[in-house]
Amino acid sequence: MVTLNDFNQLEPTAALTLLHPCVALPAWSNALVQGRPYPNRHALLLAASDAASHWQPADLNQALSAHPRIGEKPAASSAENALSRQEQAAVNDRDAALAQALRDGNARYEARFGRVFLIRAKGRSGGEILQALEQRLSNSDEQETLEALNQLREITLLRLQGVISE
Ligand code: 2AL
Repeated sequence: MVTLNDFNQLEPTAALTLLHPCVALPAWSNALVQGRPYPNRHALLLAASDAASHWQPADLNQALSAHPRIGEKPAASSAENALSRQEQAAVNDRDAALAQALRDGNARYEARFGRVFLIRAKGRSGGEILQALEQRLSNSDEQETLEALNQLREITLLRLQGVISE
């Protein structure tokens, strides 16, 4: 976690490294780094949201590399994995029935849409995530792509707020 003032003054490569775990889309990080300095955190978050508003379906597939499946808390140590573990903190992995239902739902989702099910996990219990998964399985391809992109934006903005403080 660095302050906004630190972020404004970092060397570009260090600023990019800091943003790297927020989302695996270099164009987004580049835009945010080039937009410095930000007068306050609100301006930073607006710029971040604006740079994410143009994301397309191809960006979604590229970004999924940094988002392990729900219910599979990644063991390997990386900044992305540490964030993912925190985000999934409310998914109780001692609940074997929940874990099995998530595995099963993830497999059906991947067979249906051809990519990993993505949801902003922070603030949601495992049961709520499972319910959303079931609902989203009945979306059309177009609806679901838009929904997954919105979830990616939410995760990215939350990660950014965890990386840069006031
Ligand atoms: C994730 C993740 O890693 N963090 C989060 O909020 N959601 N993964 C996922 N497949 O939805």
